[in-house]
Amino acid sequence: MDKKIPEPVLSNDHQEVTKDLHRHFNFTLGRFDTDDIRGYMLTAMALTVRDRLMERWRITKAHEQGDKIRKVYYLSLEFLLGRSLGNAILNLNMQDSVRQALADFGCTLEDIEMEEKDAGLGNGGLGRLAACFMDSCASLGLPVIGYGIRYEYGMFQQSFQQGRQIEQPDHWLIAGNPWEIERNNHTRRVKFYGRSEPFTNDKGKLCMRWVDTQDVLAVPYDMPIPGYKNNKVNTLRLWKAAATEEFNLQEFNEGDYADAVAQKNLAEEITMVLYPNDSSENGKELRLRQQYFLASASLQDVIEDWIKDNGDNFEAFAQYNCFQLNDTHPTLAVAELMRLLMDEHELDWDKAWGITTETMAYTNHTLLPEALEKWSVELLGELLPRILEIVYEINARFLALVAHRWPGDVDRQRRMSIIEEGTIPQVRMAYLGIVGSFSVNGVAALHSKLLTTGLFKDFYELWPEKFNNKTNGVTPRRWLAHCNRGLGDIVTEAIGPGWKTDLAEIEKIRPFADDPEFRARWLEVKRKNKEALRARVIRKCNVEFDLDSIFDVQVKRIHEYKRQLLNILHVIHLYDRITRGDVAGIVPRSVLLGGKAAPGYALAKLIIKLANNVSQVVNSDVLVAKYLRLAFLPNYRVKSMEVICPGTDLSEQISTAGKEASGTGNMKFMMNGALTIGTYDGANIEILEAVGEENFFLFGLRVEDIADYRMQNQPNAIIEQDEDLQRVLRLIECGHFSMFEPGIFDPIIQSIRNPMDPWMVAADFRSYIDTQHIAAEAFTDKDRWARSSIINTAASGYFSSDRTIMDYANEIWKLKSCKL
Ligand code: 26Q
Repeated sequence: MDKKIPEPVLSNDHQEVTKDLHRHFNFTLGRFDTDDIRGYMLTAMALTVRDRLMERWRITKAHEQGDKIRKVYYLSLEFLLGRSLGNAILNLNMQDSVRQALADFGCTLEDIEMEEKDAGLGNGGLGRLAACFMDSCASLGLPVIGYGIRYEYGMFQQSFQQGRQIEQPDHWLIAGNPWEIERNNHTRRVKFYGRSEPFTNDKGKLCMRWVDTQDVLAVPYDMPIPGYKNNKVNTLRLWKAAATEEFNLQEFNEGDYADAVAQKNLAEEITMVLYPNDSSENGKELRLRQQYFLASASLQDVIEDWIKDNGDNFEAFAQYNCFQLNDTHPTLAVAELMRLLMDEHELDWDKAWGITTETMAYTNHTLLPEALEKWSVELLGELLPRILEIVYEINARFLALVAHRWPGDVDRQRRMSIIEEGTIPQVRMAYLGIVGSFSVNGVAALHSKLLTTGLFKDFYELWPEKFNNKTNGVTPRRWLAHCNRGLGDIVTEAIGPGWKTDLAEIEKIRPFADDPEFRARWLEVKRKNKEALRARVIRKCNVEFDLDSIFDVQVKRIHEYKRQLLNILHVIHLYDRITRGDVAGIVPRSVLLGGKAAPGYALAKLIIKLANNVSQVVNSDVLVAKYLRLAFLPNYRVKSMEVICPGTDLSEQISTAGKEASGTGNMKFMMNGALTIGTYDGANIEILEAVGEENFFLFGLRVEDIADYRMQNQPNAIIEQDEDLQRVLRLIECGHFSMFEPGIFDPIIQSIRNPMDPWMVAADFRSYIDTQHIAAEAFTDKDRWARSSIINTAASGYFSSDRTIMDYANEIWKLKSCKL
């Protein structure tokens, strides 16, 4: 039967847009007074754009209904979407009409865009990657549905008091969210606590059931994810927790009104706040509840949908459904799918296990051992007794397999067990992910290699075919077309607009690197972007960058392995040279830092304090000002990066080799024509290969070196032999940057001097300083720099998340696009 698929009817014409704005002011928002209009312009415009999204959403769903098509579900505790308006306007091709319509009201698009709050539902790289993936899936016409949590409070807002980080809650929904649609009718029920008991079912079969539970409702809120100019709108479904009806009734009737309301809070606290750690904070029960809540609600949702068309027949389930697990955070899905299939739909173990291991795929994002998730058996047993039982059974069968493959190798069994034995037995979530999935991938070539040779070596020996690499990418729509219109326009003028959907085409601008006129225009755009960044830094930090100086930027979460400290040591070194009058060859430089520290990570917070104190000293010295400025941008988030990466000359990617799984900021910078100073780590390596050594400033120890080096790492000997490093440390030690708080930076000094320093700050100092010098010198040759900058953009094709997603679709998901 031919499906009746509606067509979009709303026009993008500027008069129509204006008419719709008026309609929403009057009828949706009830604003009749023209004075009111300005304050509601953002909402009215969002609603006007949303109408157009709705039509396409309906069309996309109509296409997916009826015929069976294979779908993928991206399960993630984080989706760091940032702002939606500008992105939707770009993807719907409404830029010109929106600008004209706004002009009628005396507004600019930039004005109203600035007012939109970031959807900060993520910590950093992993969350933003999920958002870029959603954009790419929609743009490629792939039927991928995102499942996540609708946190009431997103990533905290950061400010400084005497240079120290202060966290404030981010109540992002306070003024309403025009992009979400609540779908009450798809509410699911998630079980907690209680106990598991055996019983004989009506067919005489011995089964298990989970009883005396305290249930929580999961209410879905759908966000539209528009594809780029393809009339596709995919769905991101975010769950909010709510108390059940009976629960309320029961408690209320018992007369304890206040206690009943408190209980309601207990249910609803599950989706109250995002955990602000970008490496795991182990053991928090609320976090475990969040993880299970997401896994259970999402799987029930998919299964309900399946049952509508197929009844209780799961034969073909794995053929049509695939779950991608974004790190271990949603990995309880492995056990939960087993539970649903066995306990709720009466499949036997082998059938259920076959389906589970054919539908689950797991992505790893970290090699740091301390960041590998573990949950105590005790906590799991109390909160999710039935799930723990299933995990034990999975493990027993798995260990039997290991014993069969390596008879008598008990040490290997102990190493590979999903349950880590010890005084506090724990469930190793990564192992559950590997055992329960058909695919395990890392996020950059080096990282994936280190997984198979190190962290997951035993598993690789057992199942080499499961392991693969999918190098990360970022969406060129947000991270070039939208955030850097100037550069986007000259690229389009030179090679046409094809790069926006096929970034491989951007390679075609490489020859223009030899065109002096093109180079001049390139630099002109860069200068405009630097002006915009400079203005922001003045506004937010009260620091004036010199436009002609090299804009040297490091923005990312604050973590020792990312080595913001090394960057600060370089700034202090330059400061020391300048104040000593040793200015020969010093190129004016403006250093920008930004990023949040996890609230409980004391040393990361101290690094922020050091950066702020150093910036105070450096910026207030008029003699230094000619050569050097340092600013720490407060509250770094997605929307800040949209201004930062277009205006950056030099991108700092200086993690200790082997520690940064991939990095994605590095890709945003290169795409926007920044050159990278970086270590041989994560995706830096692939960037270096794409641009060539002469267009990348490589420094530092490599992973292979570090293992040997660590044995005989003697920071104090290094310091003794390096006068520059000595002077830098002495300045910190003697309190030059902490006049009124002597000794506060001692923990930082100790970390550098510690022979066990895992981050090798002292060991890489010399190579970093020398390479910074080379970069500065290169910057003085404008022609050469412009050429390198163009080559960086030209080589960024591989780092489009469209390429990444096509690799997932072809090699893991076996998913075809459904083109309209
Ligand atoms: C875990 C347990 C409890 C609370 C929080 C967490 C938690 C939350 C977020 C643990 C880790 C994260 C985020 C990790 C992350 O962002 N990793 C980064 O992922 C990027 C995308 O693949 C990579 O580019 C980065 O290299 C990697 O650090």
